[in-house]
Order: sequence, then C-alpha cells, then structure tokens
Amino acid sequence: MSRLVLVSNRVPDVKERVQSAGGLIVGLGEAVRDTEGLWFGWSGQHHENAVSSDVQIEQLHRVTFATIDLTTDQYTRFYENFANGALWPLCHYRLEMIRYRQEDYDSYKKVNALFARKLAPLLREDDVIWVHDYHLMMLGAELKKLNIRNRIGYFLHIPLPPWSVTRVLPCAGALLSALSEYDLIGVQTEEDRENFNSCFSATGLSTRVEHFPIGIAPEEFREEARRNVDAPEVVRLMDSLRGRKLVIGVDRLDYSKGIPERIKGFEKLIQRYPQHEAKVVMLQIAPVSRAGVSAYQHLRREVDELSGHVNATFGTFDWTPVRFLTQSVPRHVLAGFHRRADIALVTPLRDGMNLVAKEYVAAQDEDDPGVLILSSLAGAAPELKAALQVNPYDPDQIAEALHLALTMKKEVRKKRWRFLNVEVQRNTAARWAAEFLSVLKEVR
Ligand code: ADQ
Repeated sequence: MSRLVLVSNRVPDVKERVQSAGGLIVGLGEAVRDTEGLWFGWSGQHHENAVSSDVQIEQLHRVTFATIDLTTDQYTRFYENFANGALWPLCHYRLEMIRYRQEDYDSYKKVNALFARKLAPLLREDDVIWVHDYHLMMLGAELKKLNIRNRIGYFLHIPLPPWSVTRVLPCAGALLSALSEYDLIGVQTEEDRENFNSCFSATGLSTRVEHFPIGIAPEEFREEARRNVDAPEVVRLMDSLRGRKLVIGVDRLDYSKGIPERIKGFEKLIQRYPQHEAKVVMLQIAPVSRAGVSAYQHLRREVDELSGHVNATFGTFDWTPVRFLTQSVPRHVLAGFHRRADIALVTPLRDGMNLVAKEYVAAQDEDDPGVLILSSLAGAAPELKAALQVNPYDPDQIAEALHLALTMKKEVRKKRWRFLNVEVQRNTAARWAAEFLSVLKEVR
C-alpha cells in the first residue's frame, strides 16, 4: 500500500491532537490513523531571524510528523496578512475585510515554494500526496516545478465564491492557475464545486473538482459525551443554571461565525417572549483566534459589548442571560456540555462545513435530545435538513427558531434528531478521507 503524505499549514503536536480547536486537525487525525503516513507542515514556531533550515522529525505510531519553522516576517505576511487577512475574508464573502498587499502575496508564494523544497526530499515515488486548505493553494504547482510526479490532491476546507466574487482579489487568476495543477480538488459542498468550475471556466483552466462533505468520528464523540455527562465541570454548570434551559454556542472567535447576530437573536427572544425571561441561559464559548489580525480585535470588542448590553438590560441579581467565555474548554468537557444543552445555536454567516453542528447531534441523548438551530449558509446545511434552519443575518429568524425549539415537544425533537443522527453517523471523517483518496487514486 502506498504511503499517505498529508500537508497542512499546522501540524498538531501530540497534546494538541487531543485539545485543539482546529477542524482540520480533528478530521485528518482520522485519516492517518490506520495507514503509514507522513504529515508535513509548519511547526507553529516563528523566529525573528533566519530560522534553521532543518526539518524537525517526530514519530508517533505509524505516522512521521515533519515540521519546519517560519520567520516572524513570513508568519506576519504569509499567514496573518495574506492567508487570514485576504483569502479568509474573500472565501467567506466578506469583501470589505480583504486587506490585499502585493508584498504579502509574494510572501505567500515564497512560503508555498519553501514548503515544496523542504517536502520534496522526504517523498517516495509511490506516495500519494494530499494538501490541505487555503494556506497552500500553490504547493502542488511548486512541487511539480521540482519534478515531483506523484499524484497530488487538494482539499479546500472553507467555501469558494463564484468568479464574480473571487475576481476581486488581484491575484485570483494566478491562484486558480496554480490550483488547476492539482490532480483532484475536493470541496465541502455542491455549491463550492459549481463555484470552482465557474472560476476555472472564466479563466480558461480546468481540473477535476468533486465535493466531499467532511464528517466527525461520531461514535467516539458520542461516547465522550456519555462518559462526561456528569464530569465535575458539567455538574457545576448544571448546578449554576438552577433548572434554566441551556442554549450553547461553540466556535472560534471568528467573524464568519455570526456571533453578534446570534446574541441579537437571543436578545429578541427575551424581548418578544417574556415567558422565557429568567428561564434560559445562553453560553457562548469562543476562544480568541488570530488575535494578530485587526478584524478579530474588533469582533472581540463587539461581542463583549453586545453580551454586556443584554446582561445589563435584562439580567437580574440572580440571572445572567448571556455567558460569554473566551477561555478554551477541554474537548471532553465540551462533549458533556453539548449533551446537557437543550439547544445548540450554530449560525455562521458562512462556513465551509461546521463540525460543531455534527458534534452536537452526536452528543445527544436519544431519549431526550436537544434541538439544533443551524445556519442555512453553513456547508452542513444540505446534509442536516432536519435542523431548524435560519438565515444567520436575521436576528428575528433566530429568535423565532429559539422560541420554537424551547417549546418543542419531545416526540418532535426525537424525530428531528433521528434524521440528523442518520446523516452524522453515515458520513464520518474516516469515510470522507477514504472517498477523497479513492477518487484521487483513480484520476489521471
Ligand atoms: P473551523 O472554522 O475551525 O474549521 P468547525 O468546523 O466549526 O470550524 O470546528 C472545527 C473543530 O474545532 C470542531 O471539532 C470543534 O469542536 C472545534 N472547536 C470549535 N470551537 C471550539 C471551541 N470553542 N473550543 C474547543 N473546540 C472548538 C474549518 C472550517 C469549517 C470546517 C472545518 C473542517 O472553517 O467550515 O468544518 O475546517 O473542514
């Protein structure tokens, strides 16, 4: 069997593989678990001066982890400014937030070329190479320049807009041209696939694009949730609620996740339906992410203000309506929280997939499941049709969905959950990886 080579910007260290708040890491952990593999990427370290050009190697079971450091300049320009300051807002349809600078794009190209130069000597002839995400759009083309003839697949975890939007980025044509050198491009949804094809046909390019919606390891998450339903932190949370219903939101603190609109929706619920006053608590867990990018600092302030406003307006001496936490919560505790939560509010303005929605479903108690409120603009929406779907830009719809969920009969909750659970159980992370790789092995 040929070896699987994974390349992603971040390579998890052992601790992180258990605790990380990154979606890619969770999905890929599944993919390499049962094969011999090499996982190559950035170590997470950056240094002011020229870094040692060494590749750091670590072995864990049958997987070799190979990482390189970046300079602080590369970290700032390639990672913060270009990947997170230009590509991320573009792909999430937030054109006003794009900060494009030629120097940052140059750094992006250089880091993609650096990855290729460091990876090439580690490759074997029959390796299958699978590159991940928006940081590494040009890696395949750079490897080909070095005469690497292996099959190279690429998966984009975030959305891709149609050409009418994508063309806003001055270097869009060059990026698409590099992307067309991959043997297979995988995306999350049918819509992303159509958009890719729209971009390729407008620029006279082509390669095979298919959609492979990513999943979770549902059995494991369900077990985690069951085991932790009475974990000390979960018991303390339940005690603190004193019988009130729990609405949970779990995200990285990112402007794509629609957190302000969600809090406004919760506020409207309390305004419009006084019967829920002092009967429900919203727990929003959103660890700070990409704090070096200015848009994220603004978001932090906005969410602080909005949650403070709701609490000051509606709170009483013994009821705080919104609990906003930027501390991270360990994964096993989150699983227990999910199982106890009556409602999950998963309302991104755009999302490649959104695995939190699937984790919430997997964590539920089948005899008394909670209700998933899901953005119709999340990549998970086409699969999770039995969720209460809302337009995430509209706090009124969020308020109505919350009211419906809070008053939903158990039989209806069970029926909806069973439909959701079938989807989550069917389309696992392992299956996602297997399907991508089987198509990759047959192309060309
Ligand atoms: P993310 O934007 O990071 O991922 P998401 O898919 O929702 O988003 O979450 C990924 C993982 O991170 C999940 O396992 C989740 O539990 C965990 N996570 C999120 N918030 C957390 C928190 N506050 N504390 C602890 N863990 C947290 C990107 C894309 C998504 C896509 C994934 C996978 O943006 O659209 O679903 O990659 O492809």
